Amino acid sequence: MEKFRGVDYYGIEDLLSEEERMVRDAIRDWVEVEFLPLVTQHHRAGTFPVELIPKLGELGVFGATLKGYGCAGLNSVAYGLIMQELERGDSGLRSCASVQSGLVMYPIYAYGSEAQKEAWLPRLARGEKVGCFGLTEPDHGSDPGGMKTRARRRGDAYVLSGTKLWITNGSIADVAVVWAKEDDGEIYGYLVEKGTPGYSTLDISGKFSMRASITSELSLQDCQIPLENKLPDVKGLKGPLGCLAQARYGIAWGAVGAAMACYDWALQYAQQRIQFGKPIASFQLVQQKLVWMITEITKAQLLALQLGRLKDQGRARPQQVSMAKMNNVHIALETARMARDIMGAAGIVDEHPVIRHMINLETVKTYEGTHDIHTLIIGRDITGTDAFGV
Ligand code: TGC
Ligand code: FAD
Repeated sequence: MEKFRGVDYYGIEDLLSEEERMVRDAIRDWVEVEFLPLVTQHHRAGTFPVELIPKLGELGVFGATLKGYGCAGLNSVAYGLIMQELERGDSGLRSCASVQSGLVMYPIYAYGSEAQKEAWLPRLARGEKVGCFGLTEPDHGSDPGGMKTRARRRGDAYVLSGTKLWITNGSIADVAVVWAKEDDGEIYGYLVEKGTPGYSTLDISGKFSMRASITSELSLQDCQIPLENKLPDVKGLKGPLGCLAQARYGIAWGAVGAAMACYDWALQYAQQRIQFGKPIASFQLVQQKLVWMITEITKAQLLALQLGRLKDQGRARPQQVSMAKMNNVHIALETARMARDIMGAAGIVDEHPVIRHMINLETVKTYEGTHDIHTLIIGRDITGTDAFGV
């Protein structure tokens, strides 16, 4: 196939500033040259190219919207375009960047002490240090409010006990943002450093999806951390949910990148593949699929872009973020499935990126709030009635 040609049916390019386009093109080129040649081998091996993390730091990817502390201070649309281009490479690459940015740097920036910010943000921005975010537990996924992990004050320390599961970057993280309940029943955030006695990680094996991404269990057994490792400026579920709003925003853009990759690949394939003496792109049923894909991608691009503009004006509501995450991941997964179908047998091998995107997107549909949880968040917003079953 030729180099990626970009997908812009509606002249959305004209709605971007010069800086936004430059940022996108820099990441697009980097993904093309530095990442795509490596991804198949990592996907097969179930590994992540950790050596690229400092390079992502050099590119200004981590904490790109934050101001100061060595961060790029970009607007939300430029950040979204970065996520789009990373996920055009692989959802695992975007995951690494969204966890570091939205789920680790953001809570330190928004809820942390000045000392915590100085200690962590510049090193995380450079990719010298890696972070992870521990919210989900074995018995509490969609309902993190029921978490069992506890933090108890003992003298000059907090003692953390519990298990966090399905944690991206877990075993490579130098610092984990762990959410736990204190005796007052409230949720607080804590910074747990690698090597702290009582803290250990175990990678999850056997994944068919997100293979080029590290996913771990975090175990906290009477893990003692200094009092100053608690995030001082947040209390309650709104702490982790505030971080999720950042990362879900990035996913809304990232999913568009995966969809664009699948559409572009399937279109080129359909124009070259001859059956019944004609390119399969000339058949009505194949065209119908390609038209569905580009129409949905165009709508998803506009949804993400307007959400970014609202975010930059401070007007984006979490429920609007839910809509973009829910819709864009849904259409990306359907696009990947249709692209796989158009490619026939060739669609099942990793010589082509489509099957990899397709199985990755199964995870993306589930994490950061499942498709159905986002449906319920929007349902509650428009009807005023909670349908979570509690
Ligand atoms: P609810 O009453 O809705 O909210 C509790 C408090 O939080 C506030 N809030 C938010 N604040 C900021 N941003 C948001 N998105 C917010 N959503 C809610 C809310 O205003 C309230 O504040 P206050 O002051 O009144 O206390 O709480 P609920 O218990 O009804 O929530 C239910 C539900 C289902 C919506 C929530 O628990 C949820 O979103 N569940 C899904 C869990 C989830 O998304 N987990 C993700 C784990 S991390 C992950 O998957 C990383 S993948 C990383 C990668 O590799 O990319
Ligand atoms: P469950 O909550 O058990 O849901 C199972 C099904 O029930 C879903 O279809 C769901 O929609 C449905 N359901 C649940 N409640 C309701 C309801 N009230 N009404 C209707 N349907 C409902 N978490 C982290 O904290 N940090 C990470 O870095 C992280 N990375 C991840 C990486 C990967 C590869 C994966 C797969 C997951 C990751 N997660 C992470 C966890 C992820 O956020 C959870 O998997 C997700 O929130 C769903 O929780 P669950 O898997 O326990 O599913």
